[in-house]
Amino acid sequence: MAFSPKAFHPLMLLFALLLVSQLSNAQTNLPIVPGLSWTFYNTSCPRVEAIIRNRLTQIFQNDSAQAAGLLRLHFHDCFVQGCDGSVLLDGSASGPSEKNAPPNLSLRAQSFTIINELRDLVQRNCGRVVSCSDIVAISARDSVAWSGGPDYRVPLGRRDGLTFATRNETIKNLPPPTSSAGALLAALASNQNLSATDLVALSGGHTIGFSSCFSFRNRLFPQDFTMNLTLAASLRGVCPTNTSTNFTFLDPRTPRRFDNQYYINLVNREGLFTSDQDLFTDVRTSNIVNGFAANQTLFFEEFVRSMVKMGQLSVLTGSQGEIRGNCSARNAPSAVDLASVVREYGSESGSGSGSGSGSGSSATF
Ligand SMILES: *[C@@H]1O[C@H](CO)[C@@H](O)[C@H](O)[C@H]1NC(C)=O
Ligand SMILES: *[C@@H]1O[C@H](CO)[C@@H](O)[C@H](O)[C@H]1NC(C)=O
Ligand SMILES: *[C@@H]1O[C@H](CO)[C@@H](O)[C@H](O)[C@H]1NC(C)=O
Ligand SMILES: *[C@@H]1O[C@H](CO)[C@@H](O)[C@H](O)[C@H]1NC(C)=O
Ligand SMILES: *[C@@H]1O[C@H](CO)[C@@H](O)[C@H](O)[C@H]1NC(C)=O
Ligand SMILES: *[C@@H]1O[C@H](CO)[C@@H](O)[C@H](O)[C@H]1NC(C)=O
Ligand SMILES: *[C@@H]1O[C@H](CO)[C@@H](O)[C@H](O)[C@H]1NC(C)=O
Ligand SMILES: *[C@@H]1O[C@H](CO)[C@@H](O)[C@H](O)[C@H]1NC(C)=O
Ligand SMILES: *[C@@H]1O[C@H](CO)[C@@H](O)[C@H](O)[C@H]1NC(C)=O
Ligand SMILES: CC(=O)N[C@H]1CO[C@H](CO)[C@@H](O)[C@@H]1O
Repeated sequence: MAFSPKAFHPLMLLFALLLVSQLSNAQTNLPIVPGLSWTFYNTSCPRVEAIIRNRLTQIFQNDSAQAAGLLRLHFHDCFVQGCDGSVLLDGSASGPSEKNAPPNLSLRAQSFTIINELRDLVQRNCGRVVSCSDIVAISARDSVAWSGGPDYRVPLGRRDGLTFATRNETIKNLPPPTSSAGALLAALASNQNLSATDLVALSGGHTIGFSSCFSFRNRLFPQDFTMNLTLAASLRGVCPTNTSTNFTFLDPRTPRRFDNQYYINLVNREGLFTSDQDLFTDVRTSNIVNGFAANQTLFFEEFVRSMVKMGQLSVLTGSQGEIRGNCSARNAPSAVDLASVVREYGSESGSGSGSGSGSGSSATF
């Protein structure tokens, strides 16, 4: 039922459309928050999803690694201050400022460029009506579908935020990959109201993408014996010392394919991060891991449910926020709200934000 990585050539498109409509029926029972809608742009920008998918297909065919980057961008956007596109703003702590500097690599520089390019294509077709946060949500869905995962409808109508989170707020909401399952469960429950099933399903995003040694060196130096020793030996080849900055795939068995292999790896003690492997150790999550390892259809269903839920965290709707003309910067202030802008800029300079000082610490999601 999954797409092959070449799924978007013309013959497959019909199949893709059929699959979307099937899934969208199964999705109609998913709750959506007031202000969002399954058909939000049907009149104002009916081709928005086709424009984005066509361009992303070209981008992924050239470089499939961009898919994992765009999926992570949506996670980072939603976990910090809600899905409001704040991660895209220049100066955001998990945003572009230190985006490509190992060992703190968190998000890919190109992800931000791609979102701005998509925004430009969409605006040329429809004017400034589609938010950057919706473009991020659609791009994450297309990344999953293109990699062979489930295709699904995304509720739309998010508005872009006017401010980004403080550095501390960002760090608090993006638990590091060294976190235990217990710490993740507590953080997601209290900060995002997400359940154990959501945690395990969303962690399945680690079926694609790669990571710096920095994010799992705690399992090699010293050796973590919950890791299969054959895998440990191979990882020591990639990361020979505690300060190595090489990269490796999160799911070494099917690194570019969105499937349930991630969970099979956990059952086989081949998870990469502490925050991955501990999902199989902790009794509150181990049965969920077992279920997804045994049944990919079940994983896909839960993943879609959790993505749709996460994708609506603290969204701005209606007349809140704005539709940015440039995803990296808030719109130039109109005379009316100049006073509040001055206040914000004043407090920002006090907290020492600005390009170059953002954190970019690595995160589980
Ligand atoms: C809205 O647009 C979507 C995507 O193009 C389409 O699947 C859906 O049928 C449309 N819905 C309505 C009510 O027009
Ligand atoms: C293809 O991907 C490579 C590697 O990311 C990049 O350097 C190059 O600019 C891309 N080419 C096009 C046409 O997008
Ligand atoms: C951010 O967190 C650090 C460490 O917990 C703390 O020392 C600092 O005061 C916090 N900064 C702000 C602005 O809250
Ligand atoms: C948290 O999630 C539960 C179950 O999904 C829901 O009933 C509840 O209203 C949510 N609480 C908040 C504060 O969003
Ligand atoms: C590796 O580096 C981490 C972080 O600096 C440190 O906590 C750990 O003790 C180091 N391990 C060894 C064996 O040097
Ligand atoms: C570790 O993985 C290797 C290779 O997949 C396998 O042959 C071996 O049996 C595993 N070891 C344990 C203790 O499960
Ligand atoms: C990077 O990995 C290669 C093997 O894949 C290894 O030979 C090299 O020493 C590593 N480099 C660093 C800086 O750890
Ligand atoms: C796998 O999960 C799906 C979706 O919940 C379910 O319909 C199906 O019966 C399950 N398959 C098996 C073999 O348990
Ligand atoms: C978008 O905003 C960023 C940050 O202010 C700026 O560097 C960039 O030049 C802007 N892009 C365009 C096309 O105006
Ligand atoms: C914000 C953050 O996590 N910075 C870290 C980047 O990496 C260096 C070197 O490992 C650490 O010292 C910083 O704390």
